[in-house]
Amino acid sequence: MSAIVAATAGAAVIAATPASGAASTLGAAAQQSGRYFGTAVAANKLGDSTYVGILNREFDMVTAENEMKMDATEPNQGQFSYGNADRIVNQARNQGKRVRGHALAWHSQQPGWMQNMSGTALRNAMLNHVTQVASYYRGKIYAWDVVNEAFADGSSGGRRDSNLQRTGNDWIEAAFRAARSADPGAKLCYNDYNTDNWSHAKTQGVYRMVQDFKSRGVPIDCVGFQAHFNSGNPVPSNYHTTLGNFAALGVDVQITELDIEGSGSSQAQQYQGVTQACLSVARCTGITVWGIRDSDSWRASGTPLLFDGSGNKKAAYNSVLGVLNNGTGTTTPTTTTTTSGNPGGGGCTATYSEGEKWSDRFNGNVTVSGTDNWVVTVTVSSPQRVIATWNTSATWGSANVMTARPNGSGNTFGFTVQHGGNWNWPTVSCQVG
Ligand code: 9MR
Repeated sequence: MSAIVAATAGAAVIAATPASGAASTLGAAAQQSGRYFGTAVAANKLGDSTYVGILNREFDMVTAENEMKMDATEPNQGQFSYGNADRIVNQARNQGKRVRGHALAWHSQQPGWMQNMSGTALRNAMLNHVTQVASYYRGKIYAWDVVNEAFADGSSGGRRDSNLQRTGNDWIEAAFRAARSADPGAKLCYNDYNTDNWSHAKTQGVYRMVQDFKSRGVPIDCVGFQAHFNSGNPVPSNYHTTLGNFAALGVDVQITELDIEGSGSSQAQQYQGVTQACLSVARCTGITVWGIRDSDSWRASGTPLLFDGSGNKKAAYNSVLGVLNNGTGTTTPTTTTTTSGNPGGGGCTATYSEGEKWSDRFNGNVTVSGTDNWVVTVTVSSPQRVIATWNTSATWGSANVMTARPNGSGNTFGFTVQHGGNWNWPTVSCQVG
């Protein structure tokens, strides 16, 4: 189980019914903060009315799951084929949705003729492919995955060996330059998997490449994080750090192929954590899930998506919608606890209210009633940490538990929590001292 799951374990998952005034679909909820919520679409499912019904209702961004890959769009060298890709692009655009283009250059899903090429011939064929496909769709694509999955797994932090890589280390920047010339209005992304955890060598390798591209003026606008998670590759607790650090290089970040194997509240909490991580980074511009129903997934047996095989919303759907709607993804908060303790009768009440929020921290306020002689226990959940207090005298029982007493400033005090991506409200309880 990932740290982020542990951090939210025990917390109630967002209520199924959005509060009044809240948006009732993923796309509309994401738009409230200027973001999008997308899905991968397969052309051969566009005749399925349940599928299309959910697609049209919920999502405002579309990625072709396979139809824009190199083998689909250039099956024979110099002969381009856009039929299935066009069906997806036209369906999306007719419904007012935007399109992510996936993917112009990749070591995988190459047409047979390309797999056997090398050297200058392959480099030129790749560049021609990028130019032709990006030109054909010029003006219709929000963001292109210009290069997909070019880094090696494991501890090297270097490039993946492939026929494209063997044409020279500059093949990636050459692809980006060709894409920029062909479709100057599209955002150009580098897209990869296993780059979610900030401490992984692969993440660091991609980071260094983006940093280098930015410093040398190679045209790159965004980095896509595929985000295929399961128990062996869990949602990292430092996800917001990864997204934030890439964004600080001057690129947008996008979660491009999200799916999380599992079920029930555990899956819902992990989806919640990923959504919160995106919302905590201003330049995280949107999230795309890799399919609609579990049965549509490339790994259907892992039930990794937001709708079940019948098209019903899962707990994970409700948690994502809730986070998108309230901006912070707070679970149903525990605000107030009253405890007795006064031998003379009566007790006291401590009420928590939210203060300012930042990407890395938030403020909370506690107001006490019933006594001037209070002892309030504030409990935060890992990895949260209280880093400042005011209008109280505080001591710590453990890193997570703070005991607050009056310091002569009245019966309202405050504190700052460094949240580490966990936006859950602290719990407070009051005893008469
Ligand atoms: O979901 C896609 C599946 O239908 C294809 O068979 C497979 C091979 O092209 O690609 C899957 O999508 C992949 C995506 O294009 C790139 N990142 C990993 C995705 C899951 O394998």
